[in-house]
Amino acid sequence: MRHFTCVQDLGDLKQALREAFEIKKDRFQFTELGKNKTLLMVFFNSSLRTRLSTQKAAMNLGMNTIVLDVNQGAWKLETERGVIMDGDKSEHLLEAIPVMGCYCDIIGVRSFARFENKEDDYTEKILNQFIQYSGRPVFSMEAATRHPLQSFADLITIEEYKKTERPKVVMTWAPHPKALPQAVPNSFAEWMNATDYEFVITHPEGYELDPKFVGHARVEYDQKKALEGADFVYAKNWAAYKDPNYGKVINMDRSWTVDTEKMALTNNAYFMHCLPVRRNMIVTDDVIESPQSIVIPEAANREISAQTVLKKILEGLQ
Ligand code: AN0
Ligand code: CP
Repeated sequence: MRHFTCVQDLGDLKQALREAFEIKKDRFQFTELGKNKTLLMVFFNSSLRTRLSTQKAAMNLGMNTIVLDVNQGAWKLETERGVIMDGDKSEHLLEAIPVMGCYCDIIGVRSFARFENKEDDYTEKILNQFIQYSGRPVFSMEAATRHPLQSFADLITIEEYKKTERPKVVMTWAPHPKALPQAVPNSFAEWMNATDYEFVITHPEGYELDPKFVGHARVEYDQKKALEGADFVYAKNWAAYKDPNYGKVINMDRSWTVDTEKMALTNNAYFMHCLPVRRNMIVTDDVIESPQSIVIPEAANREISAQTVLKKILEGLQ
């Protein structure tokens, strides 16, 4: 594998899952693979889990890691070509990217949707420039439209906890005060569509996702109806995708918060969220603290998804 930006890049998903479980059994069996190889992690946005789990995954493989927080200590970067750079930006991404490529073997990039221009976001303008100009394999640590390391960890977690071959997985929108990207829900939908699970998406009207990601999922506007018989409840907020409201919070309807009453409609479902989560907006204290909440093992699997991806990229470098 060269680049990793979406589920298709992994190739055979069942095989990738087998590799992930193999790594989970003994995460130090490939320490030679990454020897003298350097991972550069570039963050345009904040992170707790991605930063720590990806770095840990790289260390498990014997790699060295460098972390660059673009907004803390690096030169301010211009991203538009053709701009007369007489403002506050000292460097252009078109020089910065190939320079970054000089110091490493693999680059991870976190660059959220900016919600300024839908086309720039949905063509993955920033991530694709790294692919085009760095000369290195590039993987997404959450880009504008997808968060594949998260979705891979989510899939590993569902495989570990599922009690039936074909569980019912419900992704529900939940309220949040700020405009959040569609990357996590898009990506989760893309990965769920690559399995044979029963997959339902529920959200208020106006929060429809890009049909390309919804795929063959059932969309149900009645949250309670959607949750009936669910084996997994995957909560997430996202801002509107549809024009003219792209990137906007169109409501903060707290009746969509996942609470004990909603969970009682399910088949004793497990509760999942990628974190960070705002308690009593997305989910109540009671639900996230309940024995059915698997948000911590889900986060723990981020190390496994990252290590599986890095291993596959390292194998491609040989
Ligand atoms: C981000 C998002 O919703 O995409 C990161 C989640 C992993 N969340 C926030 O910005 C709060
Ligand atoms: N879930 C996730 O990617 O978390 P961070 O934003 O903290 O990395």
